[in-house]
Amino acid sequence: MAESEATPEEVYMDRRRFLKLMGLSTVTSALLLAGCDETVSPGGSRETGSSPDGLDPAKVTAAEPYMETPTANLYPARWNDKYRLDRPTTDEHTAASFNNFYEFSDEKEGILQLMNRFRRRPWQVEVGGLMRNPRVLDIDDLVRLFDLEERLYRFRCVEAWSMSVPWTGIPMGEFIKKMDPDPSAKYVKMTTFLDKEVAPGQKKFWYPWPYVEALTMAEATNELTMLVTGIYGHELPKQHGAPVRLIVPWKYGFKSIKSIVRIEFTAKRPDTFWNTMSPREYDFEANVNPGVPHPRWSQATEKVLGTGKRVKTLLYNGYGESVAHLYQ
Ligand SMILES: Nc1nc2c(c(=O)[nH]1)N[C@H]1C(S)=C(S)[C@@H](COP(=O)(O)O)O[C@H]1N2
Ligand SMILES: [Mo]
Repeated sequence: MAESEATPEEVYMDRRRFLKLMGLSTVTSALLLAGCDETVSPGGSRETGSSPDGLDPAKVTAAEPYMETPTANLYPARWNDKYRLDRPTTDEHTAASFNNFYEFSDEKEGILQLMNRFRRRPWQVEVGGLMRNPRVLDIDDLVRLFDLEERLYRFRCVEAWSMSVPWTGIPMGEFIKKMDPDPSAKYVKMTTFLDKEVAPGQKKFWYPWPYVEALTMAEATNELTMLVTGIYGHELPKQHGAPVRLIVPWKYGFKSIKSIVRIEFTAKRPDTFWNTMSPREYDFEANVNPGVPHPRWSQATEKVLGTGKRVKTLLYNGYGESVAHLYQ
């Protein structure tokens, strides 16, 4: 099938099939397409023992050390074809080299290159607040508690750019159900790691570190909300918020907090990072809305990454059918 007649998801799935045919895993393709992820110290020590398929660990050089983790074999996960796109999937390299991650830089390019000291393992997620059994979950145990699935979503940053990518993860509603919060919980608060030796941006005292985001319980348990551990059929590379981040596709990108270490159920609305910085510009709800301009720019259209084109922004980023009822 010519690419021009294929639907966006078919183009992406075709690439995956092609890679399988070539005997390349998508992890290897990530390495080829997105550049290296993990860094290897001069002594050659790595954070995990395994290597990309087919590569002798001893021969993995600093230029190609995309290290697998104990749950890397779960990717690619089952594609949930309920979630389809109205536009082409963003090229992987494009998405992986244009990121917002203020812990590392206020710039969008070259984030990965600033993440040499960041490690995806060991990683724990503390779950607490209003619940009977608070716990600390090792990331690989957390992942194994659920069935990972892959979904294609549009993603709209408040800065008026957008992309469309396949995320892999766990529906947040399933996670919350298993954690069994008290009925008194009204919000879910999520917190990013804090370590200024690893993340130089956290030395900038004018930001309210650590990065915090929150959703109402109804938003967090909406079918669209995901705890994401993978992208493009493999584990999240560092710059996308490894090893676990949130994705809320009907809200501006800043709600989709990266590299989460704590999830808490609260009764009061938590203070969040960008809302604390500038409440006038970044409201707590942050639903994508072409009719409400940012004080400094319009939100009517968006630049589609990798295409040079602008398209009209959709109310709720096109997900109104699933979420509009939450705001009636
Ligand atoms: N911890 C943390 N999470 C974050 C951010 C950040 O700076 N720090 N940036 C947010 C913003 S503004 C966007 S647009 C998305 C970008 O995600 P991506 O780099 O995977 O495209 O991450 C969001 N999550
Ligand atoms: Mo953003």
